Amino acid sequence: PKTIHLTDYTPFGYLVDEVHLTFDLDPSTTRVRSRVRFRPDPAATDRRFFLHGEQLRLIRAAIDGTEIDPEITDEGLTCAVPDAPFTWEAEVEIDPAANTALEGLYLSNGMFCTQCEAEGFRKITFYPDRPDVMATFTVRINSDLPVLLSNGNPVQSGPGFAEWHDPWPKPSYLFALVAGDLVAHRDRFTTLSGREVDLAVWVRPGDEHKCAFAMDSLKKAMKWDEEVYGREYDLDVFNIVAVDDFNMGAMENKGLNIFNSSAVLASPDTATDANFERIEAIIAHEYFHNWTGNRITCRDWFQLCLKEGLTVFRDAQFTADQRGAAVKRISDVIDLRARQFPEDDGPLAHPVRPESYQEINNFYTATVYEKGAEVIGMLKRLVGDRKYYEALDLYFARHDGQACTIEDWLKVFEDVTGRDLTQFKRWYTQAGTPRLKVEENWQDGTYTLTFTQSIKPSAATPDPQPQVIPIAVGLLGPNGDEIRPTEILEMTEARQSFAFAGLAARPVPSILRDFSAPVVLDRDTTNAERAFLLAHDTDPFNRWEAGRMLARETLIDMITRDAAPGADYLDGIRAVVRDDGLDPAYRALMLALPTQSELTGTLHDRGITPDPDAIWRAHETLKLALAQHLQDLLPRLHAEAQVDAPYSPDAEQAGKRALGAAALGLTSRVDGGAMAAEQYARADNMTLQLAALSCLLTAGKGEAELAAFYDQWRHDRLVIDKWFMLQVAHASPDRAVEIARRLTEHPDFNWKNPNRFRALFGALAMNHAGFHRADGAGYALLADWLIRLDPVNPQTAARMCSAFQTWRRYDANRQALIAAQLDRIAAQPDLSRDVTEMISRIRT
Ligand code: DPP
Ligand code: ZN
Repeated sequence: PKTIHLTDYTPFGYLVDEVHLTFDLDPSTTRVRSRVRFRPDPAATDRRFFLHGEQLRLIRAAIDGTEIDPEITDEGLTCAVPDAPFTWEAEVEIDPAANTALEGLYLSNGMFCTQCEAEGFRKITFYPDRPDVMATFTVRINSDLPVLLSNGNPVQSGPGFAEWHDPWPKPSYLFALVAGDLVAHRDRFTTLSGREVDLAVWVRPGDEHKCAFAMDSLKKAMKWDEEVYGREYDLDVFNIVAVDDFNMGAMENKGLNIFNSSAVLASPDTATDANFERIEAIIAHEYFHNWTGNRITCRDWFQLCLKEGLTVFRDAQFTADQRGAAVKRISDVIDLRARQFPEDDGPLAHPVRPESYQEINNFYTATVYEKGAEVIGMLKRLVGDRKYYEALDLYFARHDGQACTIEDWLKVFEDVTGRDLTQFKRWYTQAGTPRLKVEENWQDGTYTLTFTQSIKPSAATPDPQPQVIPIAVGLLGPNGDEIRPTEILEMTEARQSFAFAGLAARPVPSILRDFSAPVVLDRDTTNAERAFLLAHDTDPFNRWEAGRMLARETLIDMITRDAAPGADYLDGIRAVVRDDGLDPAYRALMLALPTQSELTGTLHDRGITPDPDAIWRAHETLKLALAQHLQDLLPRLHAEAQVDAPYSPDAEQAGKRALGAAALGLTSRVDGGAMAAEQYARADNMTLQLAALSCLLTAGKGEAELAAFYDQWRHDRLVIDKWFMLQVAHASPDRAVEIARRLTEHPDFNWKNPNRFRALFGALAMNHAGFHRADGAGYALLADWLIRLDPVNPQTAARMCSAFQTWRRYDANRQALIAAQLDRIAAQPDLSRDVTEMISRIRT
C-alpha cells in the first residue's frame, strides 16, 4: 500500500459550487445520479481533474451535457475538463446489500444508512472525496420506505420520495442518507436567537421507549454550547438515527447524526449508569461537532485532531458540568492511561497530528482524540480561561466555513495572547509520553523542585525535543494544611528548577494537580508520604492519585518480592471510603486498583518483564485483603446503592450505585457471592443486575443467573452484547479462552456485527491474564477471528489488532507466540490495507 504524507498536501484545482444527488434505492442495485458544478480554483495551480470512486459501476458520465468516457482505475477517474465552470454529471450503480465493511451506503437490518468519514463517500459516487472541498448539497431520495432522511432541511416529500437541502457548505465526509421503517421520538428546541428546531431520534419500531434520555442529553448539549461557547444551532431540524451495525460510536453528519445504537438507546432496565453517561457524552460530542468539525472542518486528514481533540475536550467540559469535575477528570485519566499511554509507548506511537499514513481509518486513535484533548486542556491552563474563550471566539469568527489546520488553530491563540507557541506545537508533532523526573531540595526555608523531562525516541519521533509542560503544584505543611495553593509552573527546558521561598518547614508537594499534563511523573517517595497526600491533599485528583500510586506500589511489591499488602494502603483507603462527606462516586473510584495491563507498563518501565499470572494473583490477593480490611464497612457502603427514589441515571444516584457495586465486588470475595445472588434476585435495573452478575461470575458462580439473564434478554441485542462480554471479562484466566471459543459457536454470535464482535474479543483482550495465557491460545484465537473478519470488515478488524500493541513488554516465549500470529495474519492473501498497515507497524 502507498504511504500518504502531510508534506504532499496540494489543494484540489477546482471549487465546487453545488452538488445534486438523486438516489433510486434498491438493496443490491441502487442508482446514484450526481450533478456537480465545478469551477477552476484561481488560487490553485494543479489542474488535474481526479474524482475518487471505489466499487462503483459507472453507467454514464457527462460534462456540460456531453457524454464522456473517463479513464477509470480502482481509486477513481480522470478526464479532460474545460478551463471554465462546468457541470459534471454521472450515474453509478452500487450494491448496498453486499457492503459488509459498513463504509459508504449499506444496509443494516433492512435500513439504508451511510458512513462517509473518512473516505466512504467515494463508494457512493465519483467525487473529490477530500475534506477541503466544501459544497452545498441537495439530495433527492426515491424509495418506498416510509422514512427518507438526508442532511440539512427538508424541502419536499411525497409518496416514494423526499428531497433535502443543506445550505451549509460541507465536505463529502459529512454527507448522510438514511431510509427505513423508522419511528421518531420528537421534541423541540428554541435557540438563543429564537430559531425553532425540530428534534428527532429515529429508531426501529420497538425501540421507542429507549430514546428519551438521548433526547434530553441533546437538549442539554444544545443549551450548554450556547451558554459556554456562544454556539447556536443553524438548521430547522436536527435528526439522530440509531443503527445496529456501525463501526464507530457515532457520526456527526450535518443535521443528521448517525449513531451506533449502543450510543443512543437506553432504558433503566436495559442500560447501566455507565451506558447512560456514555450516551450523554457521545450525543454531546456529535452535537458539538456542528461547530468544531462541520462549520470549521479539517483541511486534510492529518488535521483530524483539529476537530476531534477539540470536540473531546468540549464534551469532557460538558460532562464535568453535568456530573462533577473531579470524577470526570479521574475517569478520563484512567482511560488515557489504559488506552493512550500504551499506544504512545509502543510500535503504534504517532504524534497527535500524524505525518504519514497508509489507511486513515487506522488513525482514529486515543492519541488523536484523547491526547488531542489533553493538549487543548494544557493550552487552556497556560493562557487562562478568559484568553481561551477569546481565542475560541476568534477561531469561530475567522475560520467559519473553512477547512483548517493546526497552524490556523495555534495562530488564533498567538494572536489573542501574544505568545509564541512554536515550542508548544511539539505536542502536536512529537510522539511519545514525556516522562517527568522530580528532584527536591530543602534549604534555609526554600524548597526547590527540579524537573527533568524526557521522551523515549520512537520511529515517529527519533529525536524528541523538550516540550512546554504546565505543572500544577501545591504545597502542604507537615500538619496537612495547604501552605501554597495551586500554581502553574511552566516548564520549557529539558531540566528546570522552581523555588518556593519563605517556608517554615519542609513541605510535602502535590505535583501535577488535576493531571495538568499528559506525562508520567517519576518521583522517589515513600508510601508514608503517599498516605499523607491521600489523607490531606486538597486537590481531588491528586488525592485519588495518591491512593492509586499506593495501590500500584503495593501491587508491585507483592509481584516482585512477594510482599504482603501494606497497612499504608489498606488503612489509607479505609479512611477515605468511610468518610461520608466524600462523593460516593469518588469513593468508588478509590476502591479500584490499577489495571493489570497498566501494571505491565510500570514494570516494563522499571526493567522488569511482566508475568501476567503473577500480576493477576497479586490483584486477587490485594482485593481479598482489602475486602477483609473493610469487611465491617462493606454492608453500609453496599447499602448506598439502594436509593429510595425511582431510578434515575443522574450523577448522584449513579455514584451511589457505583460505590455499592464496588462494595459488592469486595464482599463477594469473602461471602462466596451470597450478597450478589441476593442483589441479582432483587435487581430492578440493569446497573444492579449486571453488577450482581459480574460478581457472581468472578466468584465462579452464577450459572443459573447467567442462563436466566439470557432468557430474559434474548430479544435485546444490546443486552445480549453484555451477556457475551461479561462471561469472557469475568472468566478466570485459565478458562477465558475456552469460554470465548465456546461463545463464538453460539447461534447469537453474529460476528459481522461490530458490537457483537467487540463484545466478545474486546473482553478477551481485556482479560489480561486470560488473553496472555502462556501457551498462546488467546493470541491464536484472536488471530483466527481477525483473519476471518478482515475480508468482511477491515476497519473493525484493524482496530482490534491493537490488542497486540504491547507485545514487546512480555517474555521471549510470549513474544515469539505473538510474532507467529502477527506473521500468520500478515501472510493472508488479499489482506486489507487497514490490517496490513496495523500488523506491519506492530511487528516492527
Ligand atoms: N464519528 C466520529 C467521531 O465523532 C468520527 N468523526 O469522533
Ligand atoms: Zn468526534
